[in-house]
Amino acid sequence: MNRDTTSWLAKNGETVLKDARREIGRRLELPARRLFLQRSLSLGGLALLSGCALVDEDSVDNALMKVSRFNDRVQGWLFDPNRLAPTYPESMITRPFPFNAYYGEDEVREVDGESYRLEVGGLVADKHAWTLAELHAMPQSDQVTRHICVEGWSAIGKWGGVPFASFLRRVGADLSAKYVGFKCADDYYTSIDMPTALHAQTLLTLTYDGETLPPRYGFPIKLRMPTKLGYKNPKHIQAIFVTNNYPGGYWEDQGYNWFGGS
Ligand SMILES: Nc1nc2c(c(=O)[nH]1)N[C@H]1C(S)=C(S)[C@@H](COP(=O)(O)O)O[C@H]1N2
Ligand SMILES: [Mo]
Repeated sequence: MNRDTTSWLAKNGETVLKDARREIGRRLELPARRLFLQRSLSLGGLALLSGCALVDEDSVDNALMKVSRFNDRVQGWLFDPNRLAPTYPESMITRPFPFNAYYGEDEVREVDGESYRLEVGGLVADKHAWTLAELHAMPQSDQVTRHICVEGWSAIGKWGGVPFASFLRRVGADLSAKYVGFKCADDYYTSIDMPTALHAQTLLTLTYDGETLPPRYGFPIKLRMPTKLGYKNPKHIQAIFVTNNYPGGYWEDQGYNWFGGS
């Protein structure tokens, strides 16, 4: 660190550190990690982890973003592809199940199921676009799991559809690729790691609680992953692509942790 930085830190260090801890808590969401980071992170540690000189607000921001990407890698290593998220009896389903999106419920996208085609692209052998009938013709399964939103609520719901691993195999996806990306009809987008895409409980869902997925919960298709936080579960999926180039996401690009799960 140069002398300017050192004197700037001497003056502002405590405030920056406090802000940084609060910001990391806000951005990294998961309580276990929040605790770990709040107990162990010092400004020097943040500088070391990120390789950034913490000279102003922008560089602190930048450093935090790098720590978050570092966390993605660690979480990727820690992810156990064989561990299942808890499932629940149907009697525990939350009614009514909450709605959430980056807009209000009065602005929910209405997708026309008749003309709908699911686009498939990137590192896959078969790029044909799917009708809903074709998706319904694949073997289906369902699950009752807990959805956890970082805004501070969780709810139990029942989703049914095509196991995503079967879908990826069916389209001849390169299963050694790093990412699966999603583009949605409401311009939302997100992406996930391949091990989670192949996880036994990751479902390309067509139904909610035994009925056709209603518009508010993402008609015609929502990817449901009980191993990931709410914002990683895209609704109204329009296109799916397999890639080795980091695709980011709507909230992820604004600082939410990319791995976003366990
Ligand atoms: N297309 C799309 N998918 C989305 C979102 C969104 O705004 N648009 N919001 C995410 C967030 S933050 C949450 S908590 C869940 C909410 O899903 P629900 O409305 O079925 O409860 O959808 C996720 N998927
Ligand atoms: Mo969410």
